Order: sequence, then C-alpha cells, then structure tokens
Amino acid sequence: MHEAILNEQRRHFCVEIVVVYMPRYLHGHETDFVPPITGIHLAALTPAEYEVRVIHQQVEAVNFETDADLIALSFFTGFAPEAYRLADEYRTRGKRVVAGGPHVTFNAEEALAHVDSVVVGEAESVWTELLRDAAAGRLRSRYTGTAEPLAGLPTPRYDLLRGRFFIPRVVQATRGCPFTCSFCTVPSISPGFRTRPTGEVIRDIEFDRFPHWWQRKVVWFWDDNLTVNRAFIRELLTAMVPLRKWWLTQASLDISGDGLLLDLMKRSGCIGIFFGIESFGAESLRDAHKPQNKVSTYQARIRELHERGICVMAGFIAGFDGDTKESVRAMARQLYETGVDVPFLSVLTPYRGTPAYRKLEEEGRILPGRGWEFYNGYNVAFRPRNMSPEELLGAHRALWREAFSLKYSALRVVRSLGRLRFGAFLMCLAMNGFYCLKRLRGNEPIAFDAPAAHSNEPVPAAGTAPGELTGIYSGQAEESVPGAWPRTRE
Ligand code: B12
Ligand code: SF4
Repeated sequence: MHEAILNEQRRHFCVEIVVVYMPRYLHGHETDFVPPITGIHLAALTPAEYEVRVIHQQVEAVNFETDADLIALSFFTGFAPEAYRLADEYRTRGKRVVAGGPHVTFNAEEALAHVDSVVVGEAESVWTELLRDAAAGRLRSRYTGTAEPLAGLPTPRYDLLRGRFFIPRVVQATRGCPFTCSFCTVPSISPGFRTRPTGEVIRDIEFDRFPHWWQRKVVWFWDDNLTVNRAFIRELLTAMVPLRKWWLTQASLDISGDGLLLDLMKRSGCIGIFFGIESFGAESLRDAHKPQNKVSTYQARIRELHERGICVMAGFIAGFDGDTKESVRAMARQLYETGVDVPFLSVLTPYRGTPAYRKLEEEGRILPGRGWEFYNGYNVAFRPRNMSPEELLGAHRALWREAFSLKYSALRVVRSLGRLRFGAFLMCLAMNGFYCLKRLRGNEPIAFDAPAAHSNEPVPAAGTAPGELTGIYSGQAEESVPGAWPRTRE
C-alpha cells in the first residue's frame, strides 16, 4: 500500500495501554505512592503518528466502550485473573488485545486464550512493528522481543500520568542483575546487566513539569539493582550532584562495603535504599540463593547507610525451607533490632521462570487449584517445608500485624529522627505511616479462599500447571470480587 495511505491509517489508530491491577489489601490503598514505569515507557516508545493513552487501573477505571483500536495490557502474575477478565470483555466488544510483561513472557500460550497477540520479553525491539501490523490489520499472534542495548530510549510520558500518584517521577537507568536469587525472574527476563547512557538518564531526571515541589524533588529509580556497575553509578551520581534531587532505588547489600560510593550517594541526594534482606535464617538464605547476605553483618551494613543519613528499606520473604511459624513471627523484632527503617513483608511465591518454581514443581509442592491471584506476594501457592500453607499465611499475617503495629512503627520513626537526613526522615515517616494506618484500620493484605481440604491435597504431578483460574476470591473484601470492578484501587 502507498506510504501516504499507511501514514493516514496510523494517524487515526489509537492504542490504549492498560496497566492492570487487582487490590491486594482489604480496603485498597489510602494513598497511591509511586506509579509503574511500564505504561508510560511503552507510551513513549509509541511513534508519534499513533494516538496513545495510558490507564493505570490502580487509580482509574477502565472503559470498555473506548474508541481505541488496540488495547495493550501489561500485568504481573498476581493480576492475571483481572487481565484475562478485561481481555475477554474487550474482545466481546470487538477490540483487538495484545498483552505483555513478566507473566506473559513465561505463560504466552495461556495468555493467547484471552488475547489476540502476545509480546514475549522486552517491547523495544518489536513494539513499532507490532503497531504497524495492527494498523494494517495483520497482527501476528506472537512477537518475541530481544534484550537490546538501552541507548536512545525516550523519556517516559509523565504527562500521561493522571494526578493521583504522590511521587510520579520514576526512572530506569539499568536493567538486569548479576545475582540469581531463587524467587526472582530478573535473571531470566533481563539476562546480563545493561546501562543507559547517563546523559539520557539525566534528561529524564530533569523532567520537572510536576505540580508539587516534592514531585519535582524526588527521583525514584525502578531498577532491578542500580549500583551493580560501579563505574556507571559513579558517573551517574556525579552528574546528579548539581541537580540537588532526592533519590531512592533498589541495590544489593554489598554497596555498604564501598565507603566512597556511599559518600557519593549521600552527596547526590540519596534518601532511601531498598535491600532484599529476605531472611534471618542461614538455611533460608541458602534456599533463597543469597550467599551474599550474611546475617551477622546486617547491622553493621545498615549502620553504614545510617551514618550517611540514608533510610534503609528492606524486603523480607516468609516461606523458605528453613522457615518455621516461629522464625517468621520473630522477624518483626529482628528487623527492628537490625536497624531497618521500613520493612516490606512478602510471602514466597513460585513464579515461573525462577529456580524456586522449578524446585517446588519437581518436589510436587506447588498447590494445584490455586489461581494466579494467589501469586500476588501476599498469599500461599505452595506447600512450605516446615508448616502447612495455612500456618505460613497465619505466621505472615501475625508478622505483618506486629511489624506495622503502632509500637514498632513509632519506634522506627522516632529512632530515625536523629539519624536520617531530612528527606530520608520524611520518607521513613510517610512509609511507616502508610503501613501503620493500614494496620490500625484493619486494612490487611487480602487472603484468598483456598480450595477445600488444601492441606491434604494430593501432591501434583510434575508439570501440572498452577494458576488455572479458580474464580475463588475471598468474601472478606468487596474489592476482591471481580464483578465489583472497575472503581477499586489499591
Ligand atoms: C520496579 C518493580 C516494582 C515496583 C513497581 C511495581 C509496578 N507496578 O511497576 C514495586 C517495588 C512497587 C514492585 C512491587 C511488586 N513487585 Co515488582 N518489580 C519491579 C522490577 C524491579 C522492575 C519493573 C520495571 O518497571 N521495569 C522497567 C519496565 C520498563 O520494564 P517492564 O515492566 O518489564 O516492561 C517491559 C517488558 O516486560 C515488556 N512489557 C511489559 N508489559 C508489557 C505490555 C505490552 C502490551 C507489551 C507489548 C510489552 C510489555 O516491555 C517493557 C519494555 O521492555 C521488576 C523486575 C523486572 N526486571 O521486571 C519486579 C517484578 C516485576 N516485580 C515482581 C513482583 C512479584 C512484585 C510484587 C508482587 C512483590 C511483592 N511480593 O509484593 C509487588 C507487586 C506490587 C504492585 N502493587 O504491583 C515480579 C513479577 C513476577 C511475575 N511473574 O509477575 C518481578 C518480575 C520481580 C521478580 N520477583 O521476579 N515491583
Ligand atoms: S538481587 Fe534482587 S534483582 Fe537481583 S536476582 Fe536477587 S532479587 Fe532479583
């Protein structure tokens, strides 16, 4: 077809990117902190001749009566039931639907039962081609993205974020991580470690068209592990010093041995670092494939960040093979004593594409009949070694209640007063306040109803697929009922 006609077709072609979401708490979120970067990044990758919109289901309703020509769904495994419901609804109305993201990458065939096309892997190398095919009415059922160098990526379309997110400037500077934690898909989704040109990252950081001062001030890096390449991080942070921003990211504990880097982090405005501490048990750390984490060094490593006034956020996972009910509950006190300022508490989840999934599947410990909603990080989808699934869930909830009790939340905030720099203290206050308020309101993580007699379920045959949609949702929260969509948000 003549190029001019094709261009005309594309001008009238609209893609609506929907970042799918299912609430994970009984009463949703009291405030919406930080947006995902995926939707606004895909929008930025969309060539200018197409119209593009981004809907974050976390904060806004989807519109099935949309006039968009193509719906693009992005979702995590735990949100797959909602994604498939949306896809079915859109397709009933004659819309073409494409899906991508970490779940689709490992479950493409399953997704194709609900959507017209899937993108396996990263979008950059195939997105333009996919849009061109869709506009020309020849969408293929599968596109496989390759992990390409990260130079030339555009600034995320922050202008397409609706006003609800407290800290809207999310940036990605690197992809990948050299570690191989048992529960993590990063090494298989983004093998190797890639960095963006620092000038392009700085360009994103300089995007300042946000209404509030703190939104212009804070930069949240959504990287897997930002500090892996020391030459790169030094170059980036040195360029950030004059910008006088406050920034946060994920990193691994080994940075605390690097005093020069920590000093530069402080000078460039670091206010918070998220570490995956995961556990206090040596056997559990072995099960997590985290030999780099040494319990005896946690306190000293955290102190090094505190000496620079940086807030330490830390992730803990319950359900490793070394864990017991007692050890999970004991984490509330241990994480406080270790010096953690803000804890994030998850349940071990065997995502496809991870060593944990392969091991639990081989051992016949993945619980059949538990739909993908059980994979939201707050429910149990496998049989733990030293307790029943219900005991693990109960121990996690007891830990959650104690760690976010008024006592521990206040202790963490008061303790941080003297030792964190101003921005880091504000972050510590805001995040502890966020979780403590949930705790005080009884706004706990949703527990999905497990199929009857699950403790005695027969061991599944190797290769049994988890995640067939059970349609079982807890009756505890109206947000958890699919029919109650689309106005809820976490
Ligand atoms: C930043 C991040 C977060 C942030 C932001 C979450 C968010 N909603 O975006 C925070 C810290 C809040 C978070 C929380 C959680 N996260 Co997280 N997170 C990440 C991380 C490190 C980076 C994701 C990212 O933004 N990458 C940059 C963007 C540009 O890339 P992307 O999203 O992968 O998208 C690319 C491709 O996937 C593809 N793509 C994606 N969607 C679509 C859609 C279409 C149509 C197309 C064509 C392509 C496409 O193209 C994009 C460009 O290449 C990833 C690790 C990783 N590398 O994926 C984990 C990861 C996504 N998180 C994960 C998990 C499990 C969680 C939690 C459930 C953890 C927990 N226990 O609570 C929660 C869920 C919270 C929630 N409410 O959503 C898992 C998901 C596994 C899975 N199979 O679903 C990952 C993969 C890490 C892991 N453990 O393996 N997370
Ligand atoms: S350190 Fe973090 S990003 Fe790297 S493999 Fe482990 S969990 Fe994944």
